[in-house]
Amino acid sequence: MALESIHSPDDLKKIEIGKLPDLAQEIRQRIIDVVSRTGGHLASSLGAVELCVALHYCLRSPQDVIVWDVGHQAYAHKILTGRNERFQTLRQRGGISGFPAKTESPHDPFSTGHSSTAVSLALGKALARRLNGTQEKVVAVIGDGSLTGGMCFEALNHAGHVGADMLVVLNSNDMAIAPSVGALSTYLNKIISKPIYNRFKKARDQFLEQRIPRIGPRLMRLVDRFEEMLKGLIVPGIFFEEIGFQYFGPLDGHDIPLLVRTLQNILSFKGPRLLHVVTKKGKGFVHAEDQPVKFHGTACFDIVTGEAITTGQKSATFTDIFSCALVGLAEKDKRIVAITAAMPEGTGLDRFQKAYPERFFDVGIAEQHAVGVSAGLAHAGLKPFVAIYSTFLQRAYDQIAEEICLQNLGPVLCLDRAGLVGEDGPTHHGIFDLAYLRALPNIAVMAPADKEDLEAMLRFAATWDGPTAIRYPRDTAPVRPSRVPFSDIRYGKAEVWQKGVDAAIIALGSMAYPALEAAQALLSEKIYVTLVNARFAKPVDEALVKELYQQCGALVIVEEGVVRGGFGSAVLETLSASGLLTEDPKPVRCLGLPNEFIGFDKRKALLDRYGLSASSVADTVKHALNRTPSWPRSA
Ligand SMILES: Cc1ncc(C[n+]2csc(CCOP(=O)(O)OP(=O)(O)O)c2C)c(N)n1
Repeated sequence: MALESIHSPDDLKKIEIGKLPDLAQEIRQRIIDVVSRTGGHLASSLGAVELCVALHYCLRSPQDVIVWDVGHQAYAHKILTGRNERFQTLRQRGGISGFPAKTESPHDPFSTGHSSTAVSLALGKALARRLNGTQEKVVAVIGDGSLTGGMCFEALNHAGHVGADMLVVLNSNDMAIAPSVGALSTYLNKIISKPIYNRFKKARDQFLEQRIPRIGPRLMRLVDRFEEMLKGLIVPGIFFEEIGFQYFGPLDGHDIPLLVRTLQNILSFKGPRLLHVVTKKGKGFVHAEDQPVKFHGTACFDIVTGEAITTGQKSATFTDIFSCALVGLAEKDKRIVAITAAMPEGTGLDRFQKAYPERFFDVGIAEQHAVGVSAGLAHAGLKPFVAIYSTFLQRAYDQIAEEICLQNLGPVLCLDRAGLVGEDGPTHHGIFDLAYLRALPNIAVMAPADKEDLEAMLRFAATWDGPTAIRYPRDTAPVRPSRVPFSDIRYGKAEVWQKGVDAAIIALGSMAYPALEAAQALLSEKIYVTLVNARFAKPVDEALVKELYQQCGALVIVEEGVVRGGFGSAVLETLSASGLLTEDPKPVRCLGLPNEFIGFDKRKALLDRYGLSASSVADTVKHALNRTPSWPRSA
């Protein structure tokens, strides 16, 4: 019951060290109970419980700064920093965010969700402290998966160079979402598994535990010389030592008394320090320990069986369709290779990995590199399909521009989770890609309305020489009804699903079926609309857009992305350039998302709230035609 008495890290400090493991158990249980009902990032958070407790025990947050990389492992941090009472509202509208959120608590210095940023953020705070003359301690906590991101290396390089006074805690569990990949991961494993390293480190850690000053400076100098001699032979963490960090560890990251004693010592030192702790992903919940990939980010589940609680029958998602279709294409086309940035399961490329392991590349959490390496592969005559969530592809913008578009090479960028993702919130919504990709020369940007479209777009992209991007949502893929005829993909051409002269609706990707529903509802009110499945956000089907504008009384464009710079803007640019807007002014409405970071809630609720529903499309058409909206607005 100790947990109930903890409302801030100050309360934690009133507990005896010996009682902290029991508290950690309570926290763990609380996380399991809540996440089983709300869904969330379970395995990573369970693995970091003891580390959270020890850090808050030794630091004075919020004066001292703790930056959690990604932030998906920080549930215990939330519970210990005054958010336990509301923790059951995790990821629910108006509740506790699934990631650190600046607006939620002074203990979350930054809102985060993308990986490999913590060392840079913490280094910035450490450099500012020097200039501001303040005394706070600065700690970055980063996992071995996130360590593979380029930004983290850049920050370590800088921190070592300037001798920044900061602690990096490296939480090693040999997993990103999937097993960690790369030479660095092999290196960390070597450190952890070589017994001679551990024996030597144990001796050194004992020195630390007994508080070095008491050993006496002469003995300490001897230890230093001894250590220096052995560097490169048996000292673990030589990589970190050579770039300017003092390396400590590896330590058992679940042993709270050991963590507390070690942290108390290390925090009293100066300069760049790295503490390497080893944890088990999913620790303390057997299902998550056994299946850490499944429980990395989980839906609601049954605590006893670990089985997901699903409502109704599960239809195929866009990810499923992509996953199967690409394997099918690759069977016939040996040039096809697939690239993921540490997300084989999330992107559906795990199926490709099993089918064609030699043509599959997991590059680690390194989106920039994923795009860069795809350009090299394409240059050599291969056809890379690079599957990355829309939000994470933001990081590789320069590589798309310079390495792909400028060279006019043909990798296919497959942007999963494009649009509103739901409970993961602002860091994860993929709502900017249309605006950022559309600005680049040479690239074709497509968005499928349904299963048939996605399959056809993948076939088209496989044979297209230039750069292409296909963006699809985190949703089930509609199957095309027989009354909507299918035509194959032609470069830059939209598909007309229905004809009428009162107004035209041009819908992109995920908005095509809500628009179809709207068109049917309007029909029952004798409003006849032309409905277009745009397919291409770039290039715009200019001939069709101009024709529709001339033939219909109003134009409504709808997309699941920010309006500013998005597909609607592209249509407006086309009309403006043609002179039609001034020659024959008519109502044109762009439906999409506002220029803001959108919070977390269920995807469907967010779509309704932001006017991306059938009712809202129908209302917008009527409004444009000066008719009274009749469809009751959803709340
Ligand atoms: C730029 C970016 N790419 C991908 C992700 C998706 N992602 C979230 S957590 C994670 C794995 C992180 O692994 P690690 O840092 O080792 O933490 P662990 O979950 O193992 O504790 C990934 C790939 C992300 N958040 N940001």
